[in-house]
Amino acid sequence: MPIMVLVNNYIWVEGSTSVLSENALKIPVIDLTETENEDLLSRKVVQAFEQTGMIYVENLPGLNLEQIYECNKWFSKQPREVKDTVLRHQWNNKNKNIYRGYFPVLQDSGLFCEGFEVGEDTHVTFDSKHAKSLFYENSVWPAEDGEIKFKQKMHKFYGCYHKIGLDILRLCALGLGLPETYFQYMFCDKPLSTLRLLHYPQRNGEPPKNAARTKDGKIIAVDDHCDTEFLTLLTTFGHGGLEILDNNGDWQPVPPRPESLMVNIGDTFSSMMGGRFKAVRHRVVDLGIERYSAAFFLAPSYDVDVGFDIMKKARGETTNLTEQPFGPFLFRKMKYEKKYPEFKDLPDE
Ligand SMILES: O=C(O)CCC(=O)C(=O)O
Ligand SMILES: [Fe+2]
Repeated sequence: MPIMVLVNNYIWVEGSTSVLSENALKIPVIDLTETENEDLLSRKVVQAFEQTGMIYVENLPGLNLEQIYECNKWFSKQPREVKDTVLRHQWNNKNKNIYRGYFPVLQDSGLFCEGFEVGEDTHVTFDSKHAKSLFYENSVWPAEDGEIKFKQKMHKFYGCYHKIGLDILRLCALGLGLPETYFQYMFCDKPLSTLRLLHYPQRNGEPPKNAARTKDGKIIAVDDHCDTEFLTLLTTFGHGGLEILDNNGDWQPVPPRPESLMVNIGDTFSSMMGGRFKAVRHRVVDLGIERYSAAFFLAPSYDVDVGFDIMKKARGETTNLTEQPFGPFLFRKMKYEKKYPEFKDLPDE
């Protein structure tokens, strides 16, 4: 049984391989309020996305990680009857929500956690040929018991995450020698970003015989993957278990950093950068304890073209790629290429 230690209000698992020196991976810490030397800061961001594909970000305007943790714990302890009201249609055919909402632990799927996902929620009515796309489905919300203002907080955090994501993209643009507002147009009109709360229950008894394992025998809770969207902003509330594949092909634990987000590049951004920015492969290993995390996947709007090479276009060169709206790109990746267990049964659009 690992020993739990409380450090700065975060639970760290003593002796866990995930609490290593930050330098082992050379993940730089970016302070979003360090505005006096943005030149240096933006170059640091670009270099990290080229080399490791990950940064820590601290001083997060408006984002209270403790409160997100509270939301996550509140949702995960709701009785199954409450969770059933927001369960996706595929597991509860009384519900209409196909894309947003709750997914349960899917035994033997390579994803040993339950999750709750929301979108921007401002798409109630709008005039677009994509208004009926499942990506623009409204979020669904559980009944509240008065303990915390769950829906209100989730909306607030969604907005903060979005702003932080755009701030990081502003630094990327500066570091790449592009106008600082270069990326903003992609996200200003009904972005498809998702805020996801994950809860990994402690496994009781013998682990499943066919569970995927690391070379040294640890059980995998989330299989090796890259994120699909533009940027991922992740917090694990101090829990270890996240590992990334380094440039030598070795899996390295990513130590959680108090009061900070871990930010990595998704496939969309990586492909638009011609691979220069690395969509880092990552996985979660089961350390034998209950675990929580929250991920915000910053994603462009449905119609935004993601089928070109940003740097080539900026240099006025032809990019050879064909126009590719983000919505269908995301759908194809999730359902057909990656076959994510929680999305593989999405109906075709
Ligand atoms: O729970 C984590 O630490 C990571 C989860 C993850 O990689 C994902 O949701 O894409
Ligand atoms: Fe991921």
